[in-house]
Amino acid sequence: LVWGSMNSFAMLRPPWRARSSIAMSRMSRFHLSSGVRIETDTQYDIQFRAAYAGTALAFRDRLIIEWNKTQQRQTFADQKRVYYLSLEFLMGRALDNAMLNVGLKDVAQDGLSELGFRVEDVINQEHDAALGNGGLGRLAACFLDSLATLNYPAWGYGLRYRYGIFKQEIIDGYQVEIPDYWLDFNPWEFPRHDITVDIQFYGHVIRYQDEYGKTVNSWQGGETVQAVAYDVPIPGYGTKTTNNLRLWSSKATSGEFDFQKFNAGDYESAVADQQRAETISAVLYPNDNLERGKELRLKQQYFWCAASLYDIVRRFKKTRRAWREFPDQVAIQLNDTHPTLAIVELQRILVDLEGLDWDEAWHIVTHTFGYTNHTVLPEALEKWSVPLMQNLLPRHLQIIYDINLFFLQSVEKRFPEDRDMLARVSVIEESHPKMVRMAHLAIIGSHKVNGVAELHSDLIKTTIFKDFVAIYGPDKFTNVTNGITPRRWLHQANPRLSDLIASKLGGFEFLKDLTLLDQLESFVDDKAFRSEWAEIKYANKIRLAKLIKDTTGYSVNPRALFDVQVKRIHEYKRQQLNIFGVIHRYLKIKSLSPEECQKLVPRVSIFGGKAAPGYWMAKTIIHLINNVAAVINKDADVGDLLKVIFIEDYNVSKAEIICPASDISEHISTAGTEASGTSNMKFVLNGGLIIGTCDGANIEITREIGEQNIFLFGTLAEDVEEIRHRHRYDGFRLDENLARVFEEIQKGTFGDADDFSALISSITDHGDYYLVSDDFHSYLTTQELVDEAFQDQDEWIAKSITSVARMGFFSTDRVINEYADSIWNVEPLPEE
Ligand code: H53
Repeated sequence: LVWGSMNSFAMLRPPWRARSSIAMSRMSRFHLSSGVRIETDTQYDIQFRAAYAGTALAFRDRLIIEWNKTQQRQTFADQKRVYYLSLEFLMGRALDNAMLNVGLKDVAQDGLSELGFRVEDVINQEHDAALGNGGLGRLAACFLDSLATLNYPAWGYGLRYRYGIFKQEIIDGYQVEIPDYWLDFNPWEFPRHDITVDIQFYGHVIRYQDEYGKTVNSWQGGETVQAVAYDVPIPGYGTKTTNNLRLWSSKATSGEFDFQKFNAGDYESAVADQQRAETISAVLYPNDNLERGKELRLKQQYFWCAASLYDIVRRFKKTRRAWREFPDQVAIQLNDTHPTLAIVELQRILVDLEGLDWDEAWHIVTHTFGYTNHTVLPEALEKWSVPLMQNLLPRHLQIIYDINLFFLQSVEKRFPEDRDMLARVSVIEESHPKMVRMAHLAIIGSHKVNGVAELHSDLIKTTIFKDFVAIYGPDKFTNVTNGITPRRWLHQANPRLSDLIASKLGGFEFLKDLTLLDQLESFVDDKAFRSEWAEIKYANKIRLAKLIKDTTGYSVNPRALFDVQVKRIHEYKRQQLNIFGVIHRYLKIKSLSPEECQKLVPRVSIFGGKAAPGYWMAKTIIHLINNVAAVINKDADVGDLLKVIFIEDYNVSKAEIICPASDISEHISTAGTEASGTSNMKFVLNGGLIIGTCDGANIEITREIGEQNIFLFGTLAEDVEEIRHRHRYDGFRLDENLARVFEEIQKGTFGDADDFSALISSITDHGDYYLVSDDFHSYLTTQELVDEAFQDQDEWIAKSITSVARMGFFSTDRVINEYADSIWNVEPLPEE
């Protein structure tokens, strides 16, 4: 079947260049950089892309069959479905995943090799689907994989951005953002021009009494934009269930590409209207844990919520059930507050369009939604200006005011003596301008609110949502600790380790039940097993060293300790702590005699991650890392003892190479700031140890794998506020080693000192909000323990194996089952 459908590529003619000739394919592309780079497509490239296209289309055919069957089965079974609303789905590549799930990778491998291709090279042709910023978007992608694998009837709903997260280039040490146009050839999406929804914006509300004396609110005027569905099949592993991810794309409504204007000769303005409509889904906002309150972002949110809800309601209406049964058929999970308008939109549909009483409608709404909070950082909590909302969504603002009124009335009744509470919990913040607090609206409109790791779920209950716990009681608030899918993050990323584990466990069952990994513990003392384990890590480090060489030009020694910190660049994640630690190490090496240096453990400090384009301090950190790398890497006194690498354009595909290659990885956020973190899980599952703070899921990882297998350091969350207070009022004392590092930066050793003065003064003069100085000493001493431990390779490997054996808890399969039981109340629907 597979090779039958590959005739198209036997002709080696890439479909997206169906009209192209060789001459056209030789066309040069201009590329923005310091100079101008000209890339020329070669015949060789074309062949690889054609091989990719043929292979992808062949596997896609298989998927379509199961996808159709799954949708029919779910419609026929007519049971409760889950809808996961997320503005981000950071999917990465699809072909390898499709091969694994369809299960014919070996056939493809043989076939491709007959034609002279290596399957890995073909897989590498695919452009990452990068419709997300970081942890939140990747979590959504892992959830889809587990939902399908566990046979849950589930849909993802998102936006089909034309531009995903930008591509990062490092030029002269600075981050430069390049647009990520990824849709050139995407065999994994199916345009559904038959599924469209008209979405209204702006306009005004007319209120009148109908013939029965009932008040009617009618939202009129404004403009409409069309949402067009694009469907992406999501195959499960070891099951035929293939769920659907529906992404909405914006387009001018058919009436909107104004033929009147067009015919009147106003062609340009007709095209401009069309472009304005298409702008809504044009680009992913590149901020992670940071909200900027831009109107276009609010438009995106409403556009996507309204289209998704229309779709969900339409599907429900086909069952001809009574409205009160809606929450028995539909569970909608809000991935952060981004989709909170869905709560308002459902209330509007039920009251304004379907004529239900307010209370009846509100009962349905509040039994349908669940809200997941992913952050306590104030700058990430969404607020929308009331005037903006009034203009864009006038009827929704009225509904929000009514929801708030009824809510505040009930609070007032229960807490008559606490007048301040009303101001604290109100959906409307009485600022100038007034703001709509989306988290409050999400809590009020949902039946469950969950955090994403134990510490985080406790923190939201005792800090930002404390009043709501008093109002609703503690049961409304729960914890579901995050996870990762072992299919992508073990089997696909680290096939040799997966094979070795399978050889000991008697098969790949562990990929469906990760707790089976615990059987590995009985092999910890097996010498041959240990050396195979070590050999695989070494091979993975060679693979990463090659990526480093190809992308940075630097050669690194794969025998050195690989120390990795890859994640979005953010002050709270403290890449600055890491690079200051690197400078400290550098200074130490420079001060030692050659004999003393002999005793040191050679280290490669590897960084990667994007900064939000407008986050100047994060960009300064990237600049410092690159300047430090430039100095250290060419210092002959240092040689292989220390290398510093910044891997540009960190993304899912690069993570699949980086995670299996770490000896130690860094998860060093200020305690209480990282909600969970999920890359910590990816590294440990691949046999890397971690150095980290007592923050997010690090705490549960420690509980699972044992304190002796992790390097913890730093201030505890419960002490952070007191220390900040001390900095503010009792003065601040800079750690002496850090002072020495700052002196070196200020001397100009790493380039123009002025470039880094704000970074230093954020610590020395502005309160050191992230406690870099307070934690510096324990960070350095813990890094010394890492060096020491690494010298005993036997013991190190034992820790690595034991840790992997105890990671069963962190599969998204466990996570999804918890959501299904405690929040959604949905059952799996396996094939008979
Ligand atoms: O969500 C991850 C967490 C991580 C947290 C992250 C996140 C974003 O990526 C973006 C916005 C936001 O509010 C939170 O920072 O700790 O692991 C998944 O829950």
